[in-house]
Amino acid sequence: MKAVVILPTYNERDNVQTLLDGVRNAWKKIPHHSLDIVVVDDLSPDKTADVVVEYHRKQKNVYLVSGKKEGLGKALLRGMRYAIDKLDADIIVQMDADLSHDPGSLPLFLRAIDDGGDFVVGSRYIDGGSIPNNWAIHRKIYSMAGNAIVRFGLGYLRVHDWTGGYRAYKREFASRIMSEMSLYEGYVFQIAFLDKAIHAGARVVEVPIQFSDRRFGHSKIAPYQYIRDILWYVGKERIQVLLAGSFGKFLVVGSIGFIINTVVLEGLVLFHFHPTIGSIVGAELAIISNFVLNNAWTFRSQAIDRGLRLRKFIQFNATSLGAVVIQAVSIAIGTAFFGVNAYRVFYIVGVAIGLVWNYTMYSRVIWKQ
Ligand SMILES: Nc1nc2c(ncn2[C@@H]2O[C@H](COP(=O)(O)OP(=O)(O)OP(=O)(O)O)[C@@H](O)[C@H]2O)c(=O)[nH]1
Ligand SMILES: [Mg+2]
Repeated sequence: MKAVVILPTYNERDNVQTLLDGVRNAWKKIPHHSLDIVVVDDLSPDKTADVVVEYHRKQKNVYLVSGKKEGLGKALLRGMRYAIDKLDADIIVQMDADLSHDPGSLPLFLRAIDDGGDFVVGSRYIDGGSIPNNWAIHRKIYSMAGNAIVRFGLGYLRVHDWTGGYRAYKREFASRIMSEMSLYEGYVFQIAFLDKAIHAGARVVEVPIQFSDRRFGHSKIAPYQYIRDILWYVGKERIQVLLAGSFGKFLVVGSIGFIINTVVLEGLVLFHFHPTIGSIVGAELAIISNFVLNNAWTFRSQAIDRGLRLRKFIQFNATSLGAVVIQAVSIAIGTAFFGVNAYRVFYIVGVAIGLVWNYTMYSRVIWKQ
């Protein structure tokens, strides 16, 4: 099969030639796959491109794709497009071009593909893999914390290294998810790409890699922006999953309840009832609506048996009262500390905590599996 190795470079003049030699050397152990190499350079001021053009004179299977600098993600996408459209790649390999990734591991990646893997991830955090011993403690913590946020945040524990850039995957998965990737310009691309491949059904295999520090040039990563992007991605994915599941329905049902509550209150006031009466009747009608709709829709698979309904409905009223108490306590505490004008902020805080309370009680108590 045809494999294309993509090397993103930005100011890697002192590394790129050694790396190109290294990849070609390693390929002697992979004779059953043909090799092309694509260097994706973003008009590096250090003229990395010149080195590649010179190299291409002697090695025609080494290509240079230049473009303006739009971040690592965009560069990788450009490389993939070239590999697929121009070079007809069956397998795409990507690695950092700063000599942090040892080309000596390439046979391991290709063997994992031969053995049926769709997406091979180079892992520093599995048996046989490593990070440099001399990394300062803050750097170790930073790298491990980033990975832990993604692993546990996305809930996919089988993959141990999400943030690295040493990978090999079948063309099929790249072409399927590339169109969804243009949102992710920077380093978060690596995380999103793997996540989407998993969702597309790729069989993920990890192989150990020994990561070494770059010897020449400078790191381009901006740590704070990176952590912010990771949190944003993981948070966004979690919220989408939640909304697609019962939590989204719970919110819809709650909103209907809120509308009923408001309309009844305002309607009764219009007919000269006291607002206290209006709010009690409105709240109870909203509670009834919430109970019926949650039972018929949100938690349909755990719908309550006819005989138990009255008891559960009384329980449901009690939990709803719990949310009212939470809201009142939040406002009481908030205004005690920050003055009475702060009540709106603590009303919102109370509603938010009340939502979590309600959802937890509904899913764990009322509609327990
Ligand atoms: N084409 C292109 N390549 C980039 C860009 N940003 C980073 N790279 C390349 O991506 C690879 C990884 O970048 P590094 O700066 O080494 O980031 P890192 O490996 O996470 O950080 P270090 O461990 O400090 O080296 C290197 O080969 C860079 O040259 C970019 O915007 N465009
Ligand atoms: Mg690096």
